[in-house]
Amino acid sequence: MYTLYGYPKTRSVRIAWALEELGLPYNYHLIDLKMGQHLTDEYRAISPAAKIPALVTEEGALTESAAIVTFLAERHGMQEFIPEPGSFERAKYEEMMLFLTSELEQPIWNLAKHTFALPSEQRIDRMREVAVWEFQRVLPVFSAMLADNEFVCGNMFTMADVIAGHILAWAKGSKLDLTANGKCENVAVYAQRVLGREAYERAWRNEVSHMSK
Ligand SMILES: N[C@@H](CCC(=O)N[C@@H](CS)C(=O)NCC(=O)O)C(=O)O
Repeated sequence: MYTLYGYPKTRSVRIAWALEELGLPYNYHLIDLKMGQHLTDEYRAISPAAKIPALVTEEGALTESAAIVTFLAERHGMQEFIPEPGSFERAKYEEMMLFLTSELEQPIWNLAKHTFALPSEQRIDRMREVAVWEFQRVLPVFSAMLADNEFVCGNMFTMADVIAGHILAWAKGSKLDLTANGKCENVAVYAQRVLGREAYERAWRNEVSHMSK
């Protein structure tokens, strides 16, 4: 059985969400970021960068959330959740995953880093304004890519929607406007659609329940 190393309100919910979509049972191991549990030698043996999430499989540990959800879909959901390797649709899926993690996510991550995630002496106030500006610049690009499709890869829900959905939930939680002043209504509607999935709700509820154990 898989073991997910995670912490509520972090990227580990992406993996929990993917596992829930696939109907796979998993162990959940809470790594308390606030207590510095990710910085131990024991955890670094699983995640050399000391980051969350990590998924331990029978063959070894995996890190990087986009790679993990892709692996899970390929192994357990090939008829659903991911286009076939070698297809044009798969190329578009990979393109979307890279766009999401290298373009759409970065301004939100920068905002978080310069608000609380970096050590206080490394935070730069002006970086928060730059991050908001960058988010407003990239959102219309995502909006155009999404167009009037139901999901980011067309009409099929894929693991790219897990990543996109989490990024948009994170943006909303960071008080960023998902409509870019009404110019990107399709993004807000899409976010509501994917974040309304039961598997997402089960995933974050499960993570939160481990905090009180
Ligand atoms: N690209 C990585 C990013 C992982 C990451 O930065 N995780 C954050 C939590 S969401 C973390 O572990 N932060 C602790 C730290 O940076 O010390 C992924 O998508 O898995």
